[in-house]
Amino acid sequence: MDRNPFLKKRTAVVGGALALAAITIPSAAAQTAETVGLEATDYVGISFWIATAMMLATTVFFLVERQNVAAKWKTSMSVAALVTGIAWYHYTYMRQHWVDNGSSPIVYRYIDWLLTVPLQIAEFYLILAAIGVASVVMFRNLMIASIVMLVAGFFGETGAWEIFGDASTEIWWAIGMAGWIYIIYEIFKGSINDAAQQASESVQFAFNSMRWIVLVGWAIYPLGYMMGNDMIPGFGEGDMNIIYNLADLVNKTAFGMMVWYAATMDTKAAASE
Ligand SMILES: *C/C=C(C)/C=C/C=C(C)/C=C/C1=C(C)CCCC1(C)C
Repeated sequence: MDRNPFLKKRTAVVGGALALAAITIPSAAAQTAETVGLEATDYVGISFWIATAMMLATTVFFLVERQNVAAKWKTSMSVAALVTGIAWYHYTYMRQHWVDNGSSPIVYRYIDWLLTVPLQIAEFYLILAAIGVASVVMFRNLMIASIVMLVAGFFGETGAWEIFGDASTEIWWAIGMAGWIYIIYEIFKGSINDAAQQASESVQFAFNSMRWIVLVGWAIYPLGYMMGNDMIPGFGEGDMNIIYNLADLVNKTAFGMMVWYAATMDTKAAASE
């Protein structure tokens, strides 16, 4: 038997956090030097800056907090940290792209979404597995729907594949909407809802907050797309980027916070039993 497995684990986690800090601090310093060009009135640039810092902070927070929750929540906490960690990495580039060019970092943005959205679907699966209703078929369908949604958005925003001629922006948007609506239907429909009623209070909390994030938090994205792609008069690329940055904060940071809150609640409840 291990003489002190707890101490060992704690050392590993703290070591990981330190390694992350060691990678981060020099590159953050280098970026500060490059971005002296951020102007006081560049609100879009400022929103990129805030999002970058928040993504890094929450990543470290989730990794450190992971050691304080019950074993069954640890994977969920890791996934939450992966989502914000991948986003932090891309934000350092997106921020720079905006400050240097004043244009949308569309490609970085979509690469980030293509990695982080499936991870969030995996997070959903983990919670559904906890209430015993996760099925591989459903997981696969949600995955496919999310990829259809994102690939359609990419073609619509970049104009990389204008098969619908002049209406390409709108039709790709509509295809993206169909993917999202399918996801909403899957996670709100009856059988899952019934099963969720049987789950513990904390699992129900995690499940419900995730559903509302997908319904309300995700709705911000198609709105941003419309603003930045001439579908709503009077708005432009800058507005779209502020909206996307805000949406990422809600959907990645707050999403992880919900998981952390549920995990902490559940761990405390189990300890007092
Ligand atoms: C962390 C990043 C997340 C959660 C990104 C989510 C992105 C969406 C929900 C995007 C949705 C879109 C539509 C529903 C239609 C138009 C195209 C998109 C891709 C902007």
